[in-house]
Amino acid sequence: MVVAAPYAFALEAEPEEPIIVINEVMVNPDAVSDSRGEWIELYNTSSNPVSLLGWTVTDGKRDMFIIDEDIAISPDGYVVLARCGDPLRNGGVHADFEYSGMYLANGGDAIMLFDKMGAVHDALFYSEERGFTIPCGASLEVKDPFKTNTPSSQWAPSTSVFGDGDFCTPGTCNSWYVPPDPVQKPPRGALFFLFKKGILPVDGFLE
Ligand SMILES: [Ca+2]
Ligand SMILES: [Ca+2]
Ligand SMILES: [Ca+2]
Repeated sequence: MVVAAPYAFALEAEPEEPIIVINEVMVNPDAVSDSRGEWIELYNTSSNPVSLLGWTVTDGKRDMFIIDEDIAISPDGYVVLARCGDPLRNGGVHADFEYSGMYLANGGDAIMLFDKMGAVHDALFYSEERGFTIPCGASLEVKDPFKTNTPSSQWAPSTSVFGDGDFCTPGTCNSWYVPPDPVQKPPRGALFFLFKKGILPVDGFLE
């Protein structure tokens, strides 16, 4: 097809898609009651800020709330949506948004995130049947937000003690996440040595 080249250019010119992931959930707090201590952490994996105004969180059944405040989630940033927004009552969590009408069942439940256009953006279905171990007094954390968070193997109880004593990392990097090392480039002198030895081709040295 003759449109191949312009189409490829258009793809490259598209702005990067924002990807907001369900990154951590406090399903069964121990330091405070569930009615005060449940929360959901979102993480922005993209390099663009995203407004969450008009986004919906639901379990697909009767639980649902809409984010009706203009909350921005910055690149590489976190937003905490909490059932109780008072850190003196919710275990010490500083929430960005307080919701009602959403309950996280301790045995298993669903959390679906819809964007303002009504498109499903991310979803978590946790239950023991699906291989999840839902701890008491610890959140469930995604191990790597840049990989799919669907399988239970991508989730683990937090190992960081927080606030009133439960294990969790609300609003910060998960305890399980180890960022990849930045790409290491050998120093210029080492490249010249390899070039002189004939190990590195001219193309590689001039790169
Ligand atoms: Ca529910
Ligand atoms: Ca619960
Ligand atoms: Ca976290």
